[in-house]
Amino acid sequence: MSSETRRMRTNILVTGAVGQIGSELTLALRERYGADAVIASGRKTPPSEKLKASGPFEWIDCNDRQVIDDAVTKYDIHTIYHLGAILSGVAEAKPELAWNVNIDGMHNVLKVARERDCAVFVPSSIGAFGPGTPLDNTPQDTIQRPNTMYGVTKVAGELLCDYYHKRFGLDTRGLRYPGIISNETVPGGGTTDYAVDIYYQAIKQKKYTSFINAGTFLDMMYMPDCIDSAIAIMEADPAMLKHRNAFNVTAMSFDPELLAAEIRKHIPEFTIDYDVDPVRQAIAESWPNKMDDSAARAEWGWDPKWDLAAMTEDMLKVLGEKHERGLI
Ligand code: AKB
Repeated sequence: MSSETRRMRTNILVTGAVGQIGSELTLALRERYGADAVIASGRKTPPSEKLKASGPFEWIDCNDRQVIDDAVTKYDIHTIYHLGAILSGVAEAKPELAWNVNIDGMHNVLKVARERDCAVFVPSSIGAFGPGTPLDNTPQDTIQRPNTMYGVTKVAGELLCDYYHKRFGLDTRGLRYPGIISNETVPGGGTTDYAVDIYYQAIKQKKYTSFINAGTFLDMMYMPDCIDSAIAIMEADPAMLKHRNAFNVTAMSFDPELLAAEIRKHIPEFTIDYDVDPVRQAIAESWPNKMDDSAARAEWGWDPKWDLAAMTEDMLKVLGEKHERGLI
């Protein structure tokens, strides 16, 4: 990436560090900035042994502003990666919880960041789009009228982060993530989770029943690109950023049939069938088929490395090894 222009200010606090993105981002940040410079935190899920052994960990519920402030003061934090959030499927089942965590929790982080002068990364999502949005080559700046609680919190989050930047000069930055695929920590309660589950089931059972229907195209990204993008946007030269919250970023777009066909190149007997979840299917249909991420490419050098073929080969290799060792 071309964003090596600015080293991120350390120390760094990661909220939601035990989640799918947080668990791997924390390790990558520790490798880059030093183990003690990166404070992992979680709300209730215990950290893995790997995460615990790699550096400091704090229990932080972002709905408690004082606890965030205590950690920021104790560790002299300069940058917060705020990853603690409720995903789309769970948000539809528990809308009040989603608002509390995704909005009130995030607002607490922004308030502390303003008082303590921290830069803040807040991920947005393809979920920030909805009916009325052009679904093909979805522009960076376009209609955002989502009809899910997850989407409402994501749009509000983007706007709130922009507000804090414009009004208070806070260094807020964010990305609209697509479905993230990884082989470490499984995601919980998202609409794009099928694209992770399918690899685990391909290895374990050579078949998969998808809750998202054939023909439903969504943007996706492999975890290494997700990690690189989170670091690159925070290291980017602020003078280059016309947008801040949040950039479209994508690495590939596929539907369950295309993904199954790619898996069959490695496991020829693999089969897919469908038991569609109407709630998550409706969510998926309101999201882009494929976003236009040219603003991210132009403003801070976004350039994903992993496509569907390379990701599938790697996912099946890593999960196959884990299966042989009895780990999955
Ligand atoms: C979800 O499916 O809820 C997330 C997302 C795309 O934001 N993975």
